[in-house]
Amino acid sequence: LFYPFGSAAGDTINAAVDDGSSPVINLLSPFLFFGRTYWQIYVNNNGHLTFNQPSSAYVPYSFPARGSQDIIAGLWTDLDNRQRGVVSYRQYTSGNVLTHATQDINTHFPNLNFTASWVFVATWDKVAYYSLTNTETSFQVVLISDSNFSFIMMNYGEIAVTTHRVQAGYDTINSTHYIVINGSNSGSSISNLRNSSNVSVSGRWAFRVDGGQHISEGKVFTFP
Ligand SMILES: *[C@@H]1O[C@H](CO)[C@@H](O)[C@H](O)[C@H]1NC(C)=O
Ligand SMILES: *[C@@H]1O[C@H](CO)[C@@H](O)[C@H](O)[C@H]1NC(C)=O
Ligand SMILES: *[C@@H]1O[C@H](CO)[C@@H](O)[C@H](O)[C@H]1NC(C)=O
Ligand SMILES: *[C@@H]1O[C@H](CO)[C@@H](O)[C@H](O)[C@H]1NC(C)=O
Ligand SMILES: *[C@@H]1O[C@H](CO)[C@@H](O)[C@H](O)[C@H]1NC(C)=O
Ligand SMILES: *[C@@H]1O[C@H](CO)[C@@H](O)[C@H](O)[C@H]1NC(C)=O
Ligand SMILES: [Ca+2]
Repeated sequence: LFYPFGSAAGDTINAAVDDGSSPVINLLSPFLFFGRTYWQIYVNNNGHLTFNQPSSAYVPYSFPARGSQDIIAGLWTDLDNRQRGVVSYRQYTSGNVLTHATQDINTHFPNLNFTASWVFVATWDKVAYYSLTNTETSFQVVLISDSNFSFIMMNYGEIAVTTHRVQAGYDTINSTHYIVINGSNSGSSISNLRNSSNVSVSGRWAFRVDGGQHISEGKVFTFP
């Protein structure tokens, strides 16, 4: 289920800092997110991705928040990689990972004849919850693009139960678009994430997130 990750896959590894983040990651290809084009991203240790600035937020707000940021939450909660677990990421513009992503997207979203040109994989591997150093939670957020279409995929492994607040899905500026993954906002039932899906693959949730519109050289292109 998981895409390659960790030092064996050549990932860059986040510092083991509670509530920390990656430095700014410059994207090798633009990522279209509901009409906004991003050239940078941050991988935040508390289980989410943000675009304009890093985020140390460890208590999730509920989606839709009608807030001022775009956010992608693999599992937004109070994770702590100081004692246990690795948060890492890598982007690809060639190789097997693109082939794999192309196959997955064409399976999950038939009729688009999609060919991935860029894949970004962020992985939280066996990370503990804050103050519960013997817990282990593993999940991945994969961003996939051909520069016109864009997708996000969440892959869930073993997810420990928790009493911390939790939230998985995405939310946009002003919540014009948002998704809460079923059952992801209850810490006592999130272990079921690995058994549920919206694409008939247990543990995987996939969403198309370009918004169907691409602006290039002042022209607006609309896609099905
Ligand atoms: C799908 O895309 C490939 C390459 O982009 C192209 O060669 C092929 O003709 C396309 N197939 C369909 C059914 O549109
Ligand atoms: C993106 O869309 C534009 C406008 O329709 C088209 O010219 C271009 O070939 C598309 N790019 C890809 C990678 O499909
Ligand atoms: C969000 O809503 C505020 C208040 O209505 C508005 O001023 C702002 O332009 C909106 N932002 C976007 C990106 O739509
Ligand atoms: C969830 O999936 C795991 C791994 O596939 C399996 O071991 C477990 O029994 C499943 N739990 C339920 C409630 O289906
Ligand atoms: C999510 O939950 C709702 C309500 O319980 C249900 O109708 C829907 O089918 C579920 N969706 C998926 C993809 O499991
Ligand atoms: C994934 O799930 C959400 C809601 O649960 C749904 O709106 C969306 O269309 C689903 N994607 C696919 C490919 O079915
Ligand atoms: Ca934390």
